[in-house]
Amino acid sequence: MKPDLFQAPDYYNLDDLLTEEHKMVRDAAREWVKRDVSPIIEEAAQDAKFPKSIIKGLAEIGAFGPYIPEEYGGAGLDQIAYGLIMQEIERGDSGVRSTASVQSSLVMYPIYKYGSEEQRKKYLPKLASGEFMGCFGLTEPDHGSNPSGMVTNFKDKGDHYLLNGAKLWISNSPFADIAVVWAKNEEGRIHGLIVERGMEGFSTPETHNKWSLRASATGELIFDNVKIPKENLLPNKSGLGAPLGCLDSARFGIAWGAIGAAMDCYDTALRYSKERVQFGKPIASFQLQQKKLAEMITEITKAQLLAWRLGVLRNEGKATSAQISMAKRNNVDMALKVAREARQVLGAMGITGDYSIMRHMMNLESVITYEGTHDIHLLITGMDITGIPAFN
Ligand code: TGC
Ligand code: FAD
Repeated sequence: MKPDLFQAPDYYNLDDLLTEEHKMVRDAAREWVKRDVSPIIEEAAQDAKFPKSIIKGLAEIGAFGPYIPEEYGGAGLDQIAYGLIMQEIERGDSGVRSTASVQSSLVMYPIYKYGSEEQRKKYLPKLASGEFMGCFGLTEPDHGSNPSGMVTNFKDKGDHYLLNGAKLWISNSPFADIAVVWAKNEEGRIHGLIVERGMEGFSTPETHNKWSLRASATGELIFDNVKIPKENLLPNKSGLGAPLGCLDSARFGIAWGAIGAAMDCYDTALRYSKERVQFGKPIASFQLQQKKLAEMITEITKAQLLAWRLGVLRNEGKATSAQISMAKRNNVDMALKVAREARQVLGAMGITGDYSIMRHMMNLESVITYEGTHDIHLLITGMDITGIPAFN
C-alpha cells in the first residue's frame, strides 16, 4: 500500500461552518486513521481479518458513543462531531466505521435510550472504552428488508426468558461480548434483549467468503433455548420503532461516513491524474479525466452540505427519519459512483491493493445494502412525500 498522502477536499469552505471543537475532534480522528489504520488496513482486508488492534484507538478518538453523555463513558459530543468522526474513519475503511457504528448507534444507543439505569451503568462505560464489544441482531435469514416478519422469539418462563431463533449478517458478531437482539414475545411484540457471550445455547459462527467489508467480521447469532435473565430485557421501548430508532442514528453516521470513502477516492484519483503521463502529458490534462474529477468534487460537495444540514437538524432534534433515509441513500450512492469513476482514472493500477479505491468500492457494495437498501430508502422517501407506503 502506498503511503497515506490524503488531503481532504473542502471546495465550499465547509470548515467555516464547523466549531473549533468539531475541527479538533475531526483532526484527531484524521490523524489516528493516518497513523494507525492506513498502514494496516489493506493487509487486514486482503486477509479478511478484523484488526482488533484498532479497538483501543477507536475508543480514544471518541468513536464509541460520541454523543452518549460523559457520565456513561461517552464523549458527550454533538451530532456533527459524531458525523465527522464517522467520515474520517470511513475515509480509512468502511469496515472500521461499521465496527464503530454498531458499537455506538446499535448497541450503546439502545441501552442508553431504552435501557434501565442499572443496564446503562453496567454496560455503557465498558462499551465506550472498548473493554466490551457489542453487536446488533435484527436481520434474519428470511427477514432482511422486512424485519417486522422476524421469527426469533422468547417465552416467559417465570424467573427467566427462553430465547430461540437465528440472526444473519451481523457485524461484529464473531467477537462481540454482548448482542442487542430483537425478538418477539408470546404476543408477537418486538423487544430488545441483551445476550451475553457464554450463555448456554448461544453461538456466533463467522460468515466467510465476503468480497466486501473484509476487514469487518460478520457472522450469525444462533439461539437454542438460551436462558436470558429478566433484567436483560430493555424495558423502556418495544415494537419495531425501537430497532428502527437505532437505525436512524446509524444511518445518519453512514451518510457522513460515505463522504469519507468518496473523499479518499477523489483525492487519490486527483493526485494520480497529475502524476501519470500518457501521450506525453499528465492524464489530468485530458478533458475526459477532468470531467470525471469535476463531477466527483461536485457530488462530494453536495453530499457534504446535505450531511451538515442534517447534522444541524439532528442537533435541534428536528431531523425526520425520512430526511435521514434521503441522506443515507444519496451519499452512499454518490460514494459508490465516485469510487467507480476514480478507479477508472487509475487504469490497471486502480484494481490493485496499492491504492485504496477498489477496497472502498467493494466495501460500499455492503454499505448500499445494509441499514436499509438503496431501494428501501427510496420507498421511504416515496411514502413520505405521497403518504402511500409501497412496500407491499
Ligand atoms: P412501519 O409500519 O413503517 O413502522 C413500524 C413502526 O416503526 C416506526 N418507524 C420508525 N421509528 C423510528 N425510526 C424509523 N426510521 C422508523 N421507521 C418506522 C413506525 O412509526 C411504526 O411505529 P408504530 O408506533 O406505529 O408501530 O414498518 P414496516 O414493517 O412497514 O417497515 C418499514 C420499513 C421497510 C421502512 C422498515 O422496516 C425498514 O427500514 N427496513 C429496512 C431494514 C433495515 O434497515 N435493516 C437494518 C438492519 S441493521 C444493519 O443493517 C446494521 S449494518 C451495521 C454496520 O455494519 O454498520
Ligand atoms: P432483501 O430484503 O432480501 O432484499 C433483496 C432485494 O430486494 C434488495 O435489492 C431490496 O432492495 C429489494 N426489495 C426488498 N423489499 C422490497 C420492496 N418492498 N420493494 C422493492 N424492492 C424490495 N443486519 C443486522 O441486523 N445487523 C448487522 O450488524 C448487520 N450487518 C451487516 C453487514 C453486512 C456486511 C451486510 C451485507 C449486511 C448486514 N446486515 C445487518 C443486514 C442488512 O441490514 C440486510 O442485508 C439488509 O437490510 C437487506 O436485507 P436482505 O439482504 O435480506 O435483502
